[in-house]
Amino acid sequence: MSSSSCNFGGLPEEYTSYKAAKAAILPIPYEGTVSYGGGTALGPDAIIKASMNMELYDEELHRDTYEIGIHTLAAVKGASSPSSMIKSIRDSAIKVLRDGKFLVSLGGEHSITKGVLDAFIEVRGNDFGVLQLDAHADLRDSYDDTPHSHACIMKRVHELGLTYSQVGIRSLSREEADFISEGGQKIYFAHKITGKTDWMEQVMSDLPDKVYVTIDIDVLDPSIMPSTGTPEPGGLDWYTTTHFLRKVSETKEIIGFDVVELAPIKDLPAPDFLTAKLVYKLLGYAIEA
Ligand SMILES: [Mn+2]
Repeated sequence: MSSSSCNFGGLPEEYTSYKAAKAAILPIPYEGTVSYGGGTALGPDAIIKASMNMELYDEELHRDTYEIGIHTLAAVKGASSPSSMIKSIRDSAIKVLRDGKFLVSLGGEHSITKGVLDAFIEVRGNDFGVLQLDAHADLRDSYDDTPHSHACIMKRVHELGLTYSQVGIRSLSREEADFISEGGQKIYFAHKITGKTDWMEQVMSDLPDKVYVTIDIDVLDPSIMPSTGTPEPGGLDWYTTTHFLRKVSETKEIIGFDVVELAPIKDLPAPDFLTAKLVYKLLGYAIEA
């Protein structure tokens, strides 16, 4: 494969030009505030590398999703502090959104979502909701002395005033649980949704018509997704996750998404492939041909 095809999907040039592409992939290899296992900075490269060996025909959608055109952008460079990093992410994302691209951001740690959401609000206003798939509630005010920690991202979303819904949660502090029950937030704990499907319709009714999706890869069960810094038992399986996301795409307009917290394990390629395929699947669901 030539170096010119080193992009998401390993696509030939005719499908990767920025001008023609409907979708743009933004790698954000940032891990400034990781609390336990590191390695999420290597996530975007591992996802892109795995995607280059992925089958591009989607048998579920009967579609060659890549024909929408997928451009892989240069990675957002590291910055001196968490707040300046969020500003750089915001600036990169604003340009892509102003150019009318469907933005897919690849973390990196979950704190990157704040920069991306700042960009969405700047460019298109705040008439959208946020759907979070995650093992963790991420509703702490601050963590390790910074409000920009990955453990606080949904508190930042809360402060942005956006409607949000949390799915697959199975790890949170008492303070976060109290915050949820006091505020009446929409949360779908893993132990309550496992083996059921009725919750999917409820999630749809919680959210406005336009939805931004943020997927912390640790929402998946560690048996299929061990490659993440803070794994939690009892996660979602592949078909529950993809079936749910397809329903979301059929009911809502997905305006963009991110996939974060992949921390690749050397010589264990399956989780990297899973993540690449999840990104590709959701692109296929979200973007009309
Ligand atoms: Mn998480």
